Amino acid sequence: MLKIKTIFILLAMAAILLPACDRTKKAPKDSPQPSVALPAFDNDSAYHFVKAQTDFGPRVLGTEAHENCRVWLLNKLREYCDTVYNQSFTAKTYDGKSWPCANLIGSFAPEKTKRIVLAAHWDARPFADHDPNPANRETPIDGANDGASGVGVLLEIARQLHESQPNVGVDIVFFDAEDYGPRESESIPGDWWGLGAQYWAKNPHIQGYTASYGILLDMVGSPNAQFMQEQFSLRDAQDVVRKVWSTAYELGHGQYFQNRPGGVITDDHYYVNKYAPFKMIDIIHYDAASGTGFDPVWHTLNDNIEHIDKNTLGVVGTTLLQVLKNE
Ligand code: AHN
Ligand code: ZN
Repeated sequence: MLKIKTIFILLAMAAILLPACDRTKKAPKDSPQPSVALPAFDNDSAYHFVKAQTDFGPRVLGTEAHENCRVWLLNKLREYCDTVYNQSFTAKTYDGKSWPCANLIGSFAPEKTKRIVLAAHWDARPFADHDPNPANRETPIDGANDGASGVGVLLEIARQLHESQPNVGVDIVFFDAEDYGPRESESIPGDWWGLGAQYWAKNPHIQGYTASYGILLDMVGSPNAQFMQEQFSLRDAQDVVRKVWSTAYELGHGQYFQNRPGGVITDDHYYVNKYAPFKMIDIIHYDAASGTGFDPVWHTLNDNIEHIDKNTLGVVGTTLLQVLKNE
């Protein structure tokens, strides 16, 4: 008798609880939803995504490592995003050569009209022209910080958004052919940096594509990195700079995101701002004391996984997730 009673109580509870669970799961995608708490950014996972890229070797245009990494990135985006694009193009570089290249785009909630772009470059520099040892200066670099760090943070963000989406649409864009600019000693005039960004800004993956704003990540993995406010970003999208830096400050990351102007950097965002109908800022490590304006390993063979700090990846990733959540 007692058993039957217990079973009856359990069935009654299930009858009450099950439809409730079902309802939350089946809510139509575009019905108004309360903002959901986003899960924490996983620093270890982001670090693993950086290492996975450097494990391919330098992702230099025209190499097997470049092609293998492209396929891997595309599959990661397919795992986490709603829609994925492989935008193939040919990059003509300053040395007269042509290379098969690809910008990779992963979209969340493509039906939403309010959109934010998060970007980084996935190619690696073909020569370590700033290496302290002249014998190394023609050797390709791992680009753990210069390239892979931003992509690693964005893959972890994609993994998190797959679990819990913000109220805005998000497009993650991995630019190719950012870092095949001429050696500094060559001083060849022309727009030889950011070739993938130039192509995408002039030929978006969707005709007429636009966004509210964009955030570029470049060199976001050094220990105790300092992100000053890059000056093209201030010129073109001061409101976005303010939003990101104040969000970081509120999260306790003011030591990383410093509230003062940094360098003037011709990075991918410069070309997006020149050719696309919306503005993008650049979160980029600035070091006035290093001589190059960047971190000491910049364009050297020391830009490898040993000089990546997962805490910095976490500071940047957590800040970006919070910016998305606030929208
Ligand atoms: C120039 O040095 C002209 N632009 C820096 C863009 C860059 C290179 N970002 C990473 N590597
Ligand atoms: Zn570079």
